[in-house]
Amino acid sequence: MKYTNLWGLGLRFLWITIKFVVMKAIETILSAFNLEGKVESVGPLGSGLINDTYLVKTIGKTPDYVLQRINHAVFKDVEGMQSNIEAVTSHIRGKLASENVMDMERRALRFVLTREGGKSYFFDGVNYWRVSLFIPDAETLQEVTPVTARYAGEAFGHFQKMLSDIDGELTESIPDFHNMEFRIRQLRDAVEKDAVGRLGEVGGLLDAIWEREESMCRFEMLHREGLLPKRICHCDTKVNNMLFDRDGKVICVIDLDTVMPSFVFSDYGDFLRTGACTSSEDEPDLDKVGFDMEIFKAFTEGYLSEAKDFLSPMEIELLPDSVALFPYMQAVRFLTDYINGDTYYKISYPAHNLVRTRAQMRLLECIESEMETIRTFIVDLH
Ligand code: GN1
Ligand code: MG
Repeated sequence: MKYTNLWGLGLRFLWITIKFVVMKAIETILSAFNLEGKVESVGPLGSGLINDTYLVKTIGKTPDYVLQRINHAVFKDVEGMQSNIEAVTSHIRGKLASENVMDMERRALRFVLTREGGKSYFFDGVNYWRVSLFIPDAETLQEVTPVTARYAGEAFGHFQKMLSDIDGELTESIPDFHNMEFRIRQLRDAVEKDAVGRLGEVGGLLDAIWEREESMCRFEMLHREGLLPKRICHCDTKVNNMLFDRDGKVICVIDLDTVMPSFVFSDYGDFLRTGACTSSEDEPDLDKVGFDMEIFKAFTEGYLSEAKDFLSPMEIELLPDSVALFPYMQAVRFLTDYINGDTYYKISYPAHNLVRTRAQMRLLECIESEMETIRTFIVDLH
């Protein structure tokens, strides 16, 4: 046998062994949960930047499941996060029942409890895991149309409305998650340390960020003055955190890790950041990055049709500014991670966080150039 063939054979053997070991480890984790049926296969699912997600298929008619390894470095209080999620999903179930919704199991996530202790997560000594029921015949969209944007707006408005009377305090599963002053402080710290010597490459971006700092941080000031409330929000309303049915209607909102008290803008503004962007959030060709006003209008109409009942006049007045806030905040977060040496977001190549930052800043500029139209549209609408 040729030397190269032996190499090839050796690599194949190694790959099969790794797969086998990983599969065995995953089977052990799954056996901690009260699952129905026998596991047929486990494969990667979704494109989240934080947790690892797998689809667990079972043989025959028993349900399939979603297994997630929770990123414990990001979500330090797993107990608090899971208790938020349980409070929110059971509150939503109650609301849907009172609205006589038929397909309840598809409309709110259901977590599988552990065999021992009946908990919604399992700690294997190193990692935290959780399992939820997989919702079949549903898809995530990477792109939206004005029609799906309207449905998405209604869905997030409805989500906030359903949670507007939840009892008891929810914890901040990531403290200061959407606090702009805090994100700026993190950027300043990163710049001061310049841990991996990348500062030389980012000067222009930093100037553009400092220029806008004061106006972007005023939401926090208004909150301290008692003029802007926090409500229960989803806080990660990327397009791919929603399940749609075959008709393009929203089935439910997923990825509930960041559900916590925040400004309503967290859901309104962050959806538009990805949903109304004409490119992906890491598009290297900045000419492709734009803000789609038709999607903006459709999403805003949908959102306000549900949310106008509970929003304060101040919240409505600031909606246009929140459209700009989220690309800005995301640029600050990506750039901080780039300067720190990519310790937070998963990356696919060394300059990935820098490319992401540039795309967010371009999106912000596009939004700023449409700001008067954005303002007029919202004023006219309500
Ligand atoms: C992260 O996990 P994923 O990909 O849904 C991040 C969001 C960012 C987003 C940027 C816990 O969300 O805040 O907006 O990446 N989630 C966390 O793509 O930091
Ligand atoms: Mg996600």
